[in-house]
Amino acid sequence: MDANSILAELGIAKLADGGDMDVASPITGAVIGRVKTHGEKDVDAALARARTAFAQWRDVPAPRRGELVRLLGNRLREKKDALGRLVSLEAGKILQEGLGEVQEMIDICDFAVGLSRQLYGLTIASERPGHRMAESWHPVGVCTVISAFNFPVAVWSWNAALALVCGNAVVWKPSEKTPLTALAVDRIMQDAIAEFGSAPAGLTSLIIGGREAGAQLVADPRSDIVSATGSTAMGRAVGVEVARRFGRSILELGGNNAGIVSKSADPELALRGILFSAVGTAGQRCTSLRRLFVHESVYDDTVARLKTFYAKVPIGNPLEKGTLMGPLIDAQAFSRMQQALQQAKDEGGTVTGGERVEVKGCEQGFYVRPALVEMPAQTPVVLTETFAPILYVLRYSDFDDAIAANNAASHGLSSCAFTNDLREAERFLSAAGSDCGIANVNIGPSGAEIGGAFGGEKETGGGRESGSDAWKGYMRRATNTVNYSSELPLAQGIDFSIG
Ligand code: UN1
Repeated sequence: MDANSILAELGIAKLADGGDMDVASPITGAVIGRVKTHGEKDVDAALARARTAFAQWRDVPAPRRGELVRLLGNRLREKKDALGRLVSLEAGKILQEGLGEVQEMIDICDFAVGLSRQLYGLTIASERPGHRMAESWHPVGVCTVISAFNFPVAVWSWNAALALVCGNAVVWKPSEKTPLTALAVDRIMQDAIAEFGSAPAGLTSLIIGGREAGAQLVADPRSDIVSATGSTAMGRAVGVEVARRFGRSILELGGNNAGIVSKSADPELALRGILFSAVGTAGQRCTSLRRLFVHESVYDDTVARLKTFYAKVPIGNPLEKGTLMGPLIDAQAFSRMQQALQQAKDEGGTVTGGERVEVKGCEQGFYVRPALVEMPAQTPVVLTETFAPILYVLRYSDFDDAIAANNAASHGLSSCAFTNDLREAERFLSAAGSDCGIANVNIGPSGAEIGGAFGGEKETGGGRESGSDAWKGYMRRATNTVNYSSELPLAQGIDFSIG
């Protein structure tokens, strides 16, 4: 299937043509669409419509709101193949991962439909006779979603599916690198809304644009919740701006994720886990494995096995069967990778791989061999997140030192330990263990399921999306006390009687 037939199948052929912004595929560098960008007035109108829609949507019973998300999930099932291909085409990830991303959308829709009947609050024992205390959860308003190129559709769905069942309206600004997949998802959403029949106009909308559009959305107090995925620099700006107006932000920023390979690790399993997390998605997941601490007794063997695989990992057109690694997103990503590798050498590292690879028919794409870099210590480059397939490998002798090394990064998204030693595994997961939002044993740091809360600590931003009770981030809590007695006892036994 070529680009045009995918766009036609997704019903966006017209929208992907005749606009003012070119969209290039990282696979070949060729322009695959020209989309229309939105300006200040469009952003203003989207927020105004979303506020009006919210005022109606909050009154729709949550299980009925779930019905809309169920229809969205059904349509995603129908379009999974075409949308998965478009994700590959526009973001450059291999087809398996493009399809996997759409599957994540379907999964979160299922999760949200169930959730629409489970937005539970607590009942709380009152200290006063004839009183009842309880918590109610209410929608907040407009949830503005800002997403990155590397998960161009799933991130929207983690936020939107929850935000919608929770009773909010949703405005989405995707990365300017991936507007086509966003247009396709918006089209699917609008079709689901049409089928649903009674959703208010403007309940979900899409803003295509760059930095200015994002800044406008973030600064506007009508964006009650801002859920932003991207770099720490972006998150710092967003977080401060939203805090300035006491808005709510859900930040999912970078990760400098580490893994530990202990002396008791299953070598085969560890190798497979490391490869998927370090090489998969060409190292462009925020959960990608970037630092590896290997016990000195298994270091040489582990590094030798990794080097063998790194030399033969199938790099190529991500739409072709058998490819495991597609291109980097663009020239800038390539030059950042090369700069990091140079810095690593300057800081005493030994680099294997990392060079540009020519792929027949895709000469304009930025394909690279993944880089394995043996480092003497956690130098500044190791402690910097570079969004590229670079794996820094270091030796350790004491497990607690490896945990400390894991925690030395300024980010705190994901982490893992490969070990068959129960004491090590539990220590890694304990309060004295990994300080990340995700801590795994015997699987890599990437590829999380939607059922868990997704996000991390420190410079990762602290937000949580997706499963568990992340839905609470999209609702406001009201504590209600009802007095059904004929007395008015005061809390804390205060006597306030007159005369
Ligand atoms: C991201 O890279 O922004 O756990 C998200 C994972 C995916 C999500 C990655 N489920 O790797």
